[in-house]
Amino acid sequence: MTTNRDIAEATIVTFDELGPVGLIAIDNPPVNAISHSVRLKLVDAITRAEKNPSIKALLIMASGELFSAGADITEFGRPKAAPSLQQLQTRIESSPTPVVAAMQGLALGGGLELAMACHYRLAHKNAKIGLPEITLGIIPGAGGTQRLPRLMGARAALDMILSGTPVPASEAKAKGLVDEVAEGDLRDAALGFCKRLVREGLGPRPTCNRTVMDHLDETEIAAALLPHARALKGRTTQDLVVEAIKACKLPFSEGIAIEAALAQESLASRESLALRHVFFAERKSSKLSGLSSVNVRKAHPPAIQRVAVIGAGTMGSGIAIAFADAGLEVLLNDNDPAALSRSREHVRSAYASSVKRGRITEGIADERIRRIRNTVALAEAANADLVIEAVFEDIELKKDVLSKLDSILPPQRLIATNTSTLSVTELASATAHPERVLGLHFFVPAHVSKLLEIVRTNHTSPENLATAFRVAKLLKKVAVVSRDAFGFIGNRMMLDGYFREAEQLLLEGATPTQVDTALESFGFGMGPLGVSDLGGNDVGAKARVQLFKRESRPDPYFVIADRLTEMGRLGQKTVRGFYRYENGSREAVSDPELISLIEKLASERSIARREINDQEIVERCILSLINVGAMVLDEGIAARAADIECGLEQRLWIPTPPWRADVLCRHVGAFPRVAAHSPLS
Ligand code: T1G
Repeated sequence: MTTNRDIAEATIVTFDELGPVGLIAIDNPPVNAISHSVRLKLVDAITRAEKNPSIKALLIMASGELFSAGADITEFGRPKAAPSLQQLQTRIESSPTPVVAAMQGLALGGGLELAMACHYRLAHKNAKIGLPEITLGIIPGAGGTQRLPRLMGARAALDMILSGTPVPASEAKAKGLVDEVAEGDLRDAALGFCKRLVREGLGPRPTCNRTVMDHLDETEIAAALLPHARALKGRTTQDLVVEAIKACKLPFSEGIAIEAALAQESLASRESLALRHVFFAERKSSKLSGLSSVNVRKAHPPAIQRVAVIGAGTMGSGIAIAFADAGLEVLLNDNDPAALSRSREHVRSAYASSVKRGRITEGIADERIRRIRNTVALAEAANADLVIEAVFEDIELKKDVLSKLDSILPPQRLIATNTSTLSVTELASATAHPERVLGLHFFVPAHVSKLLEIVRTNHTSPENLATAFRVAKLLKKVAVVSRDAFGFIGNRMMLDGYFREAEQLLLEGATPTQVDTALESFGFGMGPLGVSDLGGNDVGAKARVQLFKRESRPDPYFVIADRLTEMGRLGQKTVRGFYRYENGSREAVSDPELISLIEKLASERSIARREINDQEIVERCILSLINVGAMVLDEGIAARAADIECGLEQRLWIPTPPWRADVLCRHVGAFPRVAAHSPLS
């Protein structure tokens, strides 16, 4: 009996003779990964074409929205199956028949490397082309570091591989990576291009025989690395990229051998193991039990064009910007006109800084600002496809807003609350339709932070949960589902685990500088006490007051931060917090007054103080985080460890989560439940 799989396998690569052109089409949904079957069938098709004298040119295309997402990542770590991508490329490059690749949508990683082994390349005008391997902690391993410099120069190739960000077709053409950009139908343009080759008798043009036109010295390399310094802090893949690119000056066969060895090294690195784990964890996190029928990532958000955000404070304004950035019409409501004007200023300055940083043009900024319409009339929210409540974190105020929304919105319309501390179940009880209420917990700054916690109650309907996922996809956020509980996932782990342990270490004898420095050298973007001073110790204190309405925590839970708040030492905004900040600078200076305060708080609690080393600081803060993670999993607040890791990776200001691989490797025995989900267990 012929199964769907047999049919898929049979059509994974097709070959059609179109006059002098042999059309080879890849069809391997969902992303045309260059899997083993694809490679096998491509070699078969090329062999068949070469045996047919009427075929004068070969055209490789792919079906669907994108050309290819690259090598099949699910094959990593498995025994290599021939033909490898490199063998396939050699087959193409040495073919006596000119081979053309035509790319639409996205052409990434091994997919672009395949195209670079072809003799000519076309791209549709909307296509984006790139080598994102560095985002997976690996280097391009199928000739990318050797062929790209031969097509666009070593410096441009280094920039492209270090950024990992795909470039538009027009830029790829300007840089010599593609020969032609198709404005209209790609297939027609590509067939026309092939026929022109035949007519003009243009033959194969192996990229490997080309010469790298520019020279890269150490100054150039340092200049190329600089713009990526922050994003690649704590990473090592970039060093392997540089080594591979340097080899492009050698004869191709030598350079490609060096690349292969470095690619293997990167593939085996813990950094890559962790990043590949996150890649799949992020994709898993959007699949929720009970919603298996709907792969929410694939579904396009049918009806969400207008969003209403209630509350024009910092969070409300940030959420409004996030939706405007995603192309939606936003109604921003607040019953205080002054708050709306402050929000307008906030929105304008946020866009002004994006323009200044060259992220968007002035025109786009104006258009997005125009999409956010302010109103004091809550009733106008009735026309919105989705409403998000983001008023001040007060249970009675929020309940009042939700019950008003409940009365003006159609019963099935989703009402989301951005609460970070309050019970969503209790808020939903203020409506007649609790099934349509859930939490959409954005993190500061809402238009930048990639994490979105979706908080479900026991009443939340699967349809509304699916809609929440679609909203996350629309906003390009990593969605993690949490049950409605104390601090949900992210805050629970940060408060009960990471920050609480940092305070405990202060009480036992460590200094703020020591704690923050130890964790920053371990890989965190900023230490916990610096973060607290940046966000404002009062903000944390207020959140804990709300949180304790559902569950309390025993002393000395955050006793230092609470005392600092009482004393008005709120952090950077009051030039004193855990540190002193002189003359408005952001540089944290140790403050002896704070040490005396901590000593006093410790002696009041008979906490013995002692010397504490950096290793103990790192281990205790990280292990506490993992420990609370195990509890969050045990209590069913998070559905999977992968969800926790997705969330944490977004929250912890770590460019790369070296801690997961390292710590779990060292402590797998101590926390089996979390470790069990680790790729290293
Ligand atoms: N291999 C295998 N599966 C892949 C895949 C890949 N390269 N890319 C995506 N998938 C799966 C994904 O897990 C999900 O599965 C489904 O496809 C849809 O993906 C030799 C070694 C292309 C921008 O780094 O960035 O080439 O969850 O949900 O949001 O040098 O996928 O449905 O079961 O993400 O529309 C380099 C990785 C590989 C690109 C589409 N390539 N992919 O995003 O869909 S390494 C990349 C993406 C390489 C060579 C090296 C995104 C996307 P499931 P999705 P999307």
